[in-house]
Amino acid sequence: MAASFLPSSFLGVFLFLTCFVYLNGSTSTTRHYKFNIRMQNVTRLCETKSIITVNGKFPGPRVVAREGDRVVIKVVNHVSKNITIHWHGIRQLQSAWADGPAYITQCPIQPGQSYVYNFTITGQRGTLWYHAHISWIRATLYGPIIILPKRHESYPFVKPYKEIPIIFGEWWKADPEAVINQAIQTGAGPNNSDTYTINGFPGPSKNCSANETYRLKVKPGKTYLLRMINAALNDELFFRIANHTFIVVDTDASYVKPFKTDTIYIAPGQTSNVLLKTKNFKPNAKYLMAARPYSTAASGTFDNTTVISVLEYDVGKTTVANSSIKALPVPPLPQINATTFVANWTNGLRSLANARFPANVPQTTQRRFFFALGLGTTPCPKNQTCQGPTNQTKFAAGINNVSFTMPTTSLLNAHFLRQSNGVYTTDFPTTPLNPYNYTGTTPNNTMMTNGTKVVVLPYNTTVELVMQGTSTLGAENHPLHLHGYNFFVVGQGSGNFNSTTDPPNFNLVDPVERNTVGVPSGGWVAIRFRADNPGVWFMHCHIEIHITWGLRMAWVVNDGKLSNQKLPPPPADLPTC
Ligand SMILES: *[C@@H]1O[C@H](CO)[C@@H](O)[C@H](O)[C@H]1NC(C)=O
Ligand SMILES: *[C@@H]1O[C@H](CO)[C@@H](O)[C@H](O)[C@H]1NC(C)=O
Ligand SMILES: *[C@@H]1O[C@H](CO)[C@@H](O)[C@H](O)[C@H]1NC(C)=O
Ligand SMILES: *[C@@H]1O[C@H](CO)[C@@H](O)[C@H](O)[C@H]1NC(C)=O
Ligand SMILES: *[C@@H]1O[C@H](CO)[C@@H](O)[C@H](O)[C@H]1NC(C)=O
Ligand SMILES: *[C@@H]1O[C@H](CO)[C@@H](O)[C@H](O)[C@H]1NC(C)=O
Ligand SMILES: *[C@@H]1O[C@H](CO)[C@@H](O)[C@H](O)[C@H]1NC(C)=O
Ligand SMILES: *[C@@H]1O[C@H](CO)[C@@H](O)[C@H](O)[C@H]1NC(C)=O
Ligand SMILES: *[C@@H]1O[C@H](CO)[C@@H](O)[C@H](O)[C@H]1NC(C)=O
Ligand SMILES: *[C@@H]1O[C@H](CO)[C@@H](O)[C@H](O)[C@H]1NC(C)=O
Ligand SMILES: *[C@@H]1O[C@H](CO)[C@@H](O)[C@H](O)[C@H]1NC(C)=O
Ligand SMILES: *[C@@H]1O[C@H](CO)[C@@H](O)[C@H](O)[C@H]1NC(C)=O
Ligand SMILES: [Cu+2]
Repeated sequence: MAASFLPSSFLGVFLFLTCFVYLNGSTSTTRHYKFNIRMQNVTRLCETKSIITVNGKFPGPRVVAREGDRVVIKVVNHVSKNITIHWHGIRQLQSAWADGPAYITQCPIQPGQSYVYNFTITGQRGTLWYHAHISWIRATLYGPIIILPKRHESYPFVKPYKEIPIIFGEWWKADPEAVINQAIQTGAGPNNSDTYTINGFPGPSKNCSANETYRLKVKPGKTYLLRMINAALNDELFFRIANHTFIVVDTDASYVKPFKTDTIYIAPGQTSNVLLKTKNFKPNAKYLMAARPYSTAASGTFDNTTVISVLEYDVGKTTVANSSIKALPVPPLPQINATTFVANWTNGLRSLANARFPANVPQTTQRRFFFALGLGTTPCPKNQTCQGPTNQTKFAAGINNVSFTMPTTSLLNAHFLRQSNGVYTTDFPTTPLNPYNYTGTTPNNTMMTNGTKVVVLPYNTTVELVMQGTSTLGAENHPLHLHGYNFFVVGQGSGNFNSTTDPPNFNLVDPVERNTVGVPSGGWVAIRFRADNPGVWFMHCHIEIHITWGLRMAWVVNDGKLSNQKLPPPPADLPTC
């Protein structure tokens, strides 16, 4: 036992025990947290609402650890809804039981129950996050995971003066569970959110004088590290600070070559560390920080509002009035549908790929997959009235025309017990059964089939996966998230993927390493990874309504031969269904 070596303000009060373990001369620490899932009244948009939180906090408390540490988090469910928590981006090497997606790696933590998530952070440093992974509970249940470099190790960039989480969220005045339940019932799109938030705050309110603006107080001439997280449910965002520029130094807890930009593009599920060098502006100077969506969806089908917060130079206790915030200029952002801008921006990201932080890109691959993903329809149940895209249909979404049906028990448990019969089938189509012009006009038949289908991979398989966005019912960007792995983004392009002319242009040297990648609207992306983590790993679009509609599947990665290549047995307190 020893006192923490991290600044106490960083650790917060939720870290109640810290232990050191000495291994081969290096130290690793176990960090214990307790998450009480509780209802909490909060006021936003001038209305008080009871929301599901961690320890009464919104956004939730910070989890802080160093690379190499073990993190043990006891989650106690005090609310009337089922809960699970996913540690988004954590590799969960041989700890699939702690990954968190409901009915994939665990049954829910039911009201009154608890479960201990227990995992190590291996080979990752930067910012990740946690969020509920059941229904739409994550609308209010999310928070940052801050992974510092190992003790005595430094950042591969200038030491920041301060580190600040910047978390984007999405807020409904209504209960988000009511919003999604209504959408499921009618088959139509969900009601749009009422505002975006930055660190939980929507900005100066239009309708009341409430103090609902996040303020970032800075000193001139310093370097700040902004730890950015897009926790919004359904929207990719552009972010900008008036009169300032950024240097992106990491994405999804992997370092990138310093990338200078005045605008950040960030998809739901993605994280990024960004340096902000403040200028020698005079005291009390104020600049707006603004975020609003990137979307190619039809006008009216997404929240098209702008969230505002304020960068304040060296101010004391004075608070700027709503009216004076509103008078400041909003920084110009790219057009809502700026697909070319997004393609160019994401093309600029490159792994650091140096001797200390190499990019271990699989140079050859054993299995290749082609996934066409997008929206579609399913029939309306006979006794129901549906308001989907066409008469008497419901919206659906899927991969290779399969809309994934959630099982009613944990896939990982079924896999571990070798009792997949009746739970899942292993016939997920590795290429579309009926190829078509994916970026052409909407095909006549938009119907999808349903099923709980998976792909099985032997341990250590090298995988190449091309994901093709389709224009069925409109072309949209789909930020695909893979659990349990990072992957390398070896290529991307617009239009249809060409299996002859595109692969020779793949970047196998310094591609960006991520856990969530935007499949371009009307385009494709190619990723590679090595299946070296046994378990069942969810892969899904991180736009919550698309996951609800079925844009999801799972990879079953079998055990290897050695004892350190096997999925361990489940913890004793694993919830049951
Ligand atoms: C929230 O506010 C309502 C109405 O004022 C009150 O009845 C309820 O007890 C409060 N809930 C919590 C968790 O504080
Ligand atoms: C966490 O897992 C490690 C490794 O399996 C184990 O030694 C430890 O006892 C676990 N801690 C808790 C609190 O379950
Ligand atoms: C307004 O909120 C900010 C936090 O965002 C806080 O620093 C400030 O003190 C608040 N001002 C008032 C008047 O409540
Ligand atoms: C901020 O940018 C605006 C627009 O580009 C410019 O007019 C203004 O002079 C700048 N302000 C400062 C303090 O640099
Ligand atoms: C979004 O809102 C702006 C006004 O803030 C409007 O000009 C624009 O047309 C809207 N775009 C879409 C796609 O809804
Ligand atoms: C983007 O939106 C603008 C205005 O809303 C429209 O004129 C333009 O055609 C759109 N561009 C694309 C590529 O859809
Ligand atoms: C494309 O991105 C590069 C940086 O990667 C930038 O220098 C250039 O200005 C961008 N071009 C456009 C048209 O946005
Ligand atoms: C429709 O029928 C199913 C079973 O046939 C039933 O479970 C469901 O409640 C019915 N829904 C409505 C809206 O009547
Ligand atoms: C929609 O479907 C219903 C029942 O199948 C049918 O009666 C109605 O005419 C259809 N409406 C349109 C506009 O096709
Ligand atoms: C697919 O459709 C697009 C848009 O209509 C068109 O530009 C393209 O040439 C088509 N591709 C093929 C292979 O037919
Ligand atoms: C789709 O429908 C249109 C109009 O009904 C028809 O002309 C076309 O041949 C159909 N295409 C296919 C591939 O069935
Ligand atoms: C909670 O999960 C259990 C196990 O899957 C399920 O039986 C129950 O219906 C769920 N309860 C709610 C309120 O969804
Ligand atoms: Cu999507």
